[in-house]
Amino acid sequence: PAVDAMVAALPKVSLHCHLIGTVAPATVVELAAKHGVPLDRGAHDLYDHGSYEDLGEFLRVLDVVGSVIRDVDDFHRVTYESLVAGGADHNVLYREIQLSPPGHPEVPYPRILEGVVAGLRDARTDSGIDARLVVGINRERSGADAVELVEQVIEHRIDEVVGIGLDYAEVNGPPGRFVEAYRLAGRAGLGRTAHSESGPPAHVLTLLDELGCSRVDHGYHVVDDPEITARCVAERIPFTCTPVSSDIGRYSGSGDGTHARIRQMVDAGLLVTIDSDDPPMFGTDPTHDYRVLAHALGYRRDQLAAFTANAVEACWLDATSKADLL
Ligand code: ES4
Ligand code: ZN
Repeated sequence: PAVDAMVAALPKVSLHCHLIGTVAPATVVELAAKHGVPLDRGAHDLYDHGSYEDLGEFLRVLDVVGSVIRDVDDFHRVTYESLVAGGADHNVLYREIQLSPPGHPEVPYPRILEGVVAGLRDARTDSGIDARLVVGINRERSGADAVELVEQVIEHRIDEVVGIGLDYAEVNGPPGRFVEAYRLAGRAGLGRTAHSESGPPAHVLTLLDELGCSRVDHGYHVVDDPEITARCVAERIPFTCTPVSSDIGRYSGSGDGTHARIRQMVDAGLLVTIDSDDPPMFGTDPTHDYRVLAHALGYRRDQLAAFTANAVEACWLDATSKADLL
């Protein structure tokens, strides 16, 4: 249909996806074979999206994927594929991709960066897509682990790393645990974001006031509190929403309909962006997430283009580079 062609052609800016979650199943199988890692499933059912029992089961699959990405070449490859086939081929012009070093415990952080930066460079040369990195803290670990990771980010500071994020299960890692790590990042001039998918509106306040976040990943429950919503509207706080992944992940606590919540957020005047989170793991891609909203909420070209404009505003490029994006 015409709407699908329009959605595919629409320029996109992607601020919320996890490198580990973007790896195609065939690539996971190849890397597992390369490193002699046994997998109990094949490429066709590795990501049995729609049937993850709960967030914990999903994150265990994510751990398996992380564990097969082991050397500089692997990071180069998955980054390249994530940006070209997973991004540029969907008219994604720019992506801030979340990289989660705790997901690769055997690989030193500088080696991870070496491969990923090579992937960024080659993807840009071959497809024109520009990208930066957001380093993800695993919130199921301690506050001290988070501080240690931010210290590494600062020690090995490169221009490609523009900020930090907070991922894994919110119930096992309240945001207040990470105040020190976020302060450290803030003093170093890093951008700060964090996931709040299932958590209460109060977590959004913690993100803004204690962690110094300038944006929020998901944040669906903000609309349960009119006062916090009004503040976020006034401050133009961006919310990076992921329609397909959050709809499948009804464990997110937004099971009263992620799409309906996204509509509420848009109607409240919040700065909403649309993303895919872990595209192949949830059977989606950048085009599909826009298409799903077009069909579910009746959004037309002007609203979908507004999501892209919001993402340009929300991204961590300098003003000149932002102006050059679209
Ligand atoms: C994630 Cl909490 C969560 N949900 C989806 N994807 C993820 N990757 C890392 N943490
Ligand atoms: Zn996410």
